[in-house]
Amino acid sequence: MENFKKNVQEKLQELDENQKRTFAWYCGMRALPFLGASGDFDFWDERQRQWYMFSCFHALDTAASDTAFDTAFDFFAANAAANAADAANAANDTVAFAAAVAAANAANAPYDTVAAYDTVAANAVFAFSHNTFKNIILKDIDSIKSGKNPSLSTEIYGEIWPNFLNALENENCHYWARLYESIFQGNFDRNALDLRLQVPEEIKKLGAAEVGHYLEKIEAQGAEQLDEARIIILGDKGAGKTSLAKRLKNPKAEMPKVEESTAGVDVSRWKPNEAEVHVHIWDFAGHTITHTAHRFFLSEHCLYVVVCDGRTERDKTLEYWFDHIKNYGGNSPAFILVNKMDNNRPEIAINNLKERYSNIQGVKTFSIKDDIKDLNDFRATLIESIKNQPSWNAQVIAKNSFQVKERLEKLFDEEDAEFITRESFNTIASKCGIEDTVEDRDELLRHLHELGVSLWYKDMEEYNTLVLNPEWISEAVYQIINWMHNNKKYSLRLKYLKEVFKENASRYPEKKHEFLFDLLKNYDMAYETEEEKNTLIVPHLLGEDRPKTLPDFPVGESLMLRYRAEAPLPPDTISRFIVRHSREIKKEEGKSIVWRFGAILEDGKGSLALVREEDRIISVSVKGSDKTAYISRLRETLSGECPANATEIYQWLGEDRDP
Ligand SMILES: Nc1nc2c(ncn2[C@@H]2O[C@H](COP(=O)(O)OP(=O)(O)OP(=O)(O)O)[C@@H](O)[C@H]2O)c(=O)[nH]1
Ligand SMILES: [Mg+2]
Repeated sequence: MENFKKNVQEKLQELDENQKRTFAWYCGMRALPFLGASGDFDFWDERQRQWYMFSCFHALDTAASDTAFDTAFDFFAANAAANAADAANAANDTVAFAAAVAAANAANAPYDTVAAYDTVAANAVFAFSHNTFKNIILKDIDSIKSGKNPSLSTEIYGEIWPNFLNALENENCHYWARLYESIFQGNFDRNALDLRLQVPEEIKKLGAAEVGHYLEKIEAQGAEQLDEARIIILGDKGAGKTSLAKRLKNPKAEMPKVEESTAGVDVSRWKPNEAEVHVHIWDFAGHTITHTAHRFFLSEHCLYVVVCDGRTERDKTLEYWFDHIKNYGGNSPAFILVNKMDNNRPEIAINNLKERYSNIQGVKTFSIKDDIKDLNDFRATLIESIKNQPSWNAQVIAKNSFQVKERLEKLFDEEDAEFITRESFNTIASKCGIEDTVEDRDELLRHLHELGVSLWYKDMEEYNTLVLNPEWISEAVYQIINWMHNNKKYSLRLKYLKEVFKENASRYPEKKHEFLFDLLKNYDMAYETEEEKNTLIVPHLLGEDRPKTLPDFPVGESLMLRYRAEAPLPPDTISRFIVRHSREIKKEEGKSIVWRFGAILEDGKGSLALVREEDRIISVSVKGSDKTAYISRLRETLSGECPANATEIYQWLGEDRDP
């Protein structure tokens, strides 16, 4: 193999950068069929399989696109494919592993200085494990050099080729099967590639099959541009978030009054003249109690603005907000606006912050009230930033789906309909030419939900409620939390909702209360106790103090596990864990042993666990006859809830075996 690599290296010296990129794509393509060599993709766990498949296909697409010379974009694709490769490796499928690595390398090669191209070639060969393949790859370099496209033939694969196509069909990936058949017949359609790269990120997350269906709809109906973006404004209470939201839309808008503090979130629309994009501005409340619901409303692919009050700002609060963005918004771009009220000049360790949070795009210091010129510059910066996000601008949706979206928006805009029934949706869908099958309509509802256009909760179908205004939900959630907090309650009875929505009963009529009540459960914010039907407990609102006495977990008889996070844990981490395991909460004299930061659990088979959060650590101690099985179950939930930066530390007290 070393000789082969050397050979590749030598030959590659004669290619320019673009040709090398082409070469990397060919290597990835040549290796691709090996992913399905055995006729299935079962080496990937079912839950992640669709995402891993898409990651590999997408990595190859980014490698093929010469327009998307965008590092972040390609790195993301390469990374995802590398994860897919790791997963195949973990399942001991070395052939699939090499094929996935080749895909990852193909996307990554242009940015990797160390012999990346020969590695991608070597992986392709490794997948094939046959020497003729080496010659094919070396010949590819010659063709590319002479300006010809190498021909991809399926013959050399023998059984592997039909196996690959079968594996795709079995995973519901007709689109991809057709695509690769056509590419291997020498037909590469640039326009189709562009469309694939313009699929909204939210849809990509649904995996290969869904992306395929999405694209098939577009092929059949034609594409419409979505042109929507979201700005999310965060920051402490009174920092000036609402002032900014108002003045982005209109620089001369009146400033909010002090008493007009935001209760949950205000969503408004802004159509800047300078861009073809509709911006939804989400102006959140600063009040801490509301942060627990951020998980549902903050997301990736948004533009974040953190506003801080120049008079009181300390780096700690900025860190808090940037950790928050990292947890819920991933690597979304973010700006800091230091609102210079009263001419104060704050000291912010901006370089330190930038080093820690690479998504910070810039810091501006001015007064929202007085510095109109700076405000206008800031607006221009935000518009520019939105225009330049390759993953949001120019996103596409199928024509008929777009019509449905427009009609739903019109219903809300012109008739103030915040929710409708499934039947009304069906009528609209029919008018827009969406096929009359449950699958097609469910799929459209799912896509509209992901895109945040309208919300349909599949497992709450019985309520027959399609929400047209996402703010209707967020408002309700915040109103409930605020009401409970103000009334010092941690449990919520269904009948309390009449009280909660007393002031806006027409917006939240009684017949919708059960839906909203169930939504809190659905969002894992609350759990229902076995004893009392129609009563929810919201762990986040429980008392903060731990019980006076906690059981002992003696060394030698107990197992222990800790998660230590680099940054403060998201405010709802432990609460969500408690909700997931609420059935196991231990009772003493009829009272559940659970508090804001922990709980005692029992598995019903004689094992007992203590789970608690302190500072940045979540610790789990377990004792009893079935402790090993129990701790693994708790671990599974926790590893899903803890942020990616948390490290897991096992302390096997007195035990010398692994779980
Ligand atoms: N003097 C002065 N006052 C300002 C400035 N910016 C905002 N304010 C005032 O500060 C108060 C709080 O501003 P808001 O925009 O409501 O703050 P917020 O961040 O939305 O606050 P919450 O919604 O409670 O989290 C309001 O009375 C604003 O008019 C400024 O630049 N100068
Ligand atoms: Mg506000």
